[in-house]
Amino acid sequence: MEERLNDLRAQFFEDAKSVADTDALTALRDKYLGRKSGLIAAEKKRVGSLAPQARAEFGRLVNELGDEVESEIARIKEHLAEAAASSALERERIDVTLPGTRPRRGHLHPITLLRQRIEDVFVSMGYSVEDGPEIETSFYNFDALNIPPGHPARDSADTFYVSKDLALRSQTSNVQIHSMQRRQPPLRVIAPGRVFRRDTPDPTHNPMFFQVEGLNVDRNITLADLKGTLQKFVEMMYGANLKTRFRPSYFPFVEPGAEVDFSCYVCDGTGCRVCKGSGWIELGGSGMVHPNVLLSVGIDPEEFSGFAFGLGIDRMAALMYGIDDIRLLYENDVRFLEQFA
Ligand code: FA5
Repeated sequence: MEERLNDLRAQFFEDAKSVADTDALTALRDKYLGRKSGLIAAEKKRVGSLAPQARAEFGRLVNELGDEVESEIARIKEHLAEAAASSALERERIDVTLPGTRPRRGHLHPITLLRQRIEDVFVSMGYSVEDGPEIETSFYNFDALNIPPGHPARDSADTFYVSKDLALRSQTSNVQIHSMQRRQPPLRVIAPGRVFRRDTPDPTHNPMFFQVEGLNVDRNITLADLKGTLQKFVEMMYGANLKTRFRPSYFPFVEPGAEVDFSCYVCDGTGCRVCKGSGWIELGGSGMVHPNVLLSVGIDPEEFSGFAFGLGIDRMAALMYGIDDIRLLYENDVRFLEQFA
């Protein structure tokens, strides 16, 4: 009889060795201590079938075995709980001596970088930097700029209208009017900012791009001042040996008007891929402020004269950084933008 119980004990300790988690422990407990079908319960049931003199002794041994199994299961339970706690500790351990991961630092957009350079150049020539509204009334967008009703520049095919009288500005020239209304001449301002046109995107066009407007109004301002200023600007931006040229052109708010080009800084005017073989690169529009524009803000054109210009910053950026498609500037692809850090 005792041998049966010893075998059962040995079997139990053998089974207990392979218990690795609480599910296996529950199964072990059910196998040995289960009330109905547990192996120890089965032994207890046998007590009644034994000879009366053997019953007490066998009963005591079965109970002892039951207690032993119970306390071993309790010990395993405690051991599993300790192991779980220490493995959680290990998992969550923080090594404070490891080097940290640095947050990625951002940087300014290439258009902003170029805009700041342009501002620095003009500030060094005595210009102040002004801002103007991007949504503008017809007065500032057109009327005061000598663009009469019916002029093609007012066409909704070119301009984004917000309402009948409000539109997104299609050029920074609106700031000329605000500046002259705010202050009397002498006046020297530049106004960089965003402009909007219904242009189909292509490598040199975007429906939203940046311009910088320049305005200089004083007594005796002449075309020579305009040429000298833009020549100096080109030298400071691109190099001292460059030349500028002025081609007659028409803008309603200047008379005379001119497109300004500068000699290609890559090939020095001999013709290359950057200047498309012509030796010249287009900078923007310019001219002497039209008397009607001065009159629209109450400045006497007999006493004062001025020059103005408007340059496209996106195309300047394309040339300066060797970007062959200005649409890349607004795609926000970090791999592209990272190059200008
Ligand atoms: C003007 O916008 C005039 N306001 C410039 C001016 C100011 C003339 C003051 C006289 C006096 P224009 O439409 O040519 O001019 O535009 C000027 C520059 O903006 C162009 O040389 C070009 O560099 C840039 N530009 C024009 N359209 C786009 C476009 N869709 N995408 C990117 N750049 C453009």
